[in-house]
Amino acid sequence: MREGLTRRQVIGGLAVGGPLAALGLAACGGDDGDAAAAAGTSVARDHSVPQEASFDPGPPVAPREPHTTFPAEAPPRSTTRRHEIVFEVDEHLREIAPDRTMLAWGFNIPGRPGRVPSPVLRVTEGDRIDFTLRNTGSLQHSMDFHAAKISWSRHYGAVDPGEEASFSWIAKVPGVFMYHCGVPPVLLHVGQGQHGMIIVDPKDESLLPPAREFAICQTDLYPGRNGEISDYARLQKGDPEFVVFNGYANQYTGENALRIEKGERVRVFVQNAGPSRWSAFHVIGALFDRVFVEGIYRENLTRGSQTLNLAPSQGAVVEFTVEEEGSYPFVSHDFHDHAKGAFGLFTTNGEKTAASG
Ligand SMILES: [Cu+2]
Repeated sequence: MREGLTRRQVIGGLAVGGPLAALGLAACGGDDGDAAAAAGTSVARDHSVPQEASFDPGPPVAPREPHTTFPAEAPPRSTTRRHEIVFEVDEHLREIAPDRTMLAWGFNIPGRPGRVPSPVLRVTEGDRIDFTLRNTGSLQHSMDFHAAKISWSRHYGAVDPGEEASFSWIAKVPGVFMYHCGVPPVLLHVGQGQHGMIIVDPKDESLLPPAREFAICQTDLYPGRNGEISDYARLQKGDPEFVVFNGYANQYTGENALRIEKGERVRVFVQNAGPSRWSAFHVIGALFDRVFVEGIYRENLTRGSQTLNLAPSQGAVVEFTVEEEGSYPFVSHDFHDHAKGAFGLFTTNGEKTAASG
């Protein structure tokens, strides 16, 4: 095991043609508009849905294991002050919607099946994290913790296949943060699923009183043909085929709706992992009583909020209480994305509600 990285290709220094060429992908050159801009001319950009949007993805490819609902319950507060975290790179076929699969690159805990998003980590302000990335994949990968205040050049470099790297850091700032692979093109590595959420609880437990807690991560997905990696051309255009919560389109509907109770405090750790779309998280029929965007500080508290605006990478804590029995859809209020799968339900009584909302 290496402490830090002694051999790396620093982010930004890896030629796109390397791993992408090995995967049969085109290098990411500019489009006609970019070329025209460079030449000082103007070309109208085509914002219509490209032909590929309706292409036949081919017959379904069965994933390694059938899709099971991604647990939306947040892990409990940590009880230890030192966390040894080991991630392996996991390349697996994942189901992202009915009969729709893509090859994912994820991080997983050794011995556990790989999932996307990667595991939700939860620590407390002041805790020490001893982290190891074991690259069991076939390409270079890396780790970037947004919750850490450490040197990018010393710790976040690429790890070669078959190697591992370790570094330690202290979680000094409470909040909801992203972690992700940073190997170029980051657009592809994050788009492939190499991201996750780390919750850093404040030391002062009174800031987050008891509640039913969920962790929900929004991502935009650009699958290629069934069983293949992302469509890089669509990634470059920012034109996702699906926008999902916790990895699967319209996942928390029907019998998988998330159960809550009338009158109880509900807390949702929300993250927008992107890689490119903004998130407008909204719960229909509820107002957020308390909102902490990014770091958790008393002065950062908002009361009475309808929609949470998260740029790619941002996280937040929202809390609400429902006053009537029933179901309460949660959506991205960017309805372009809602229509692509960013939809789910909280329910007090298991009402069956159509996924269309
Ligand atoms: Cu990666």
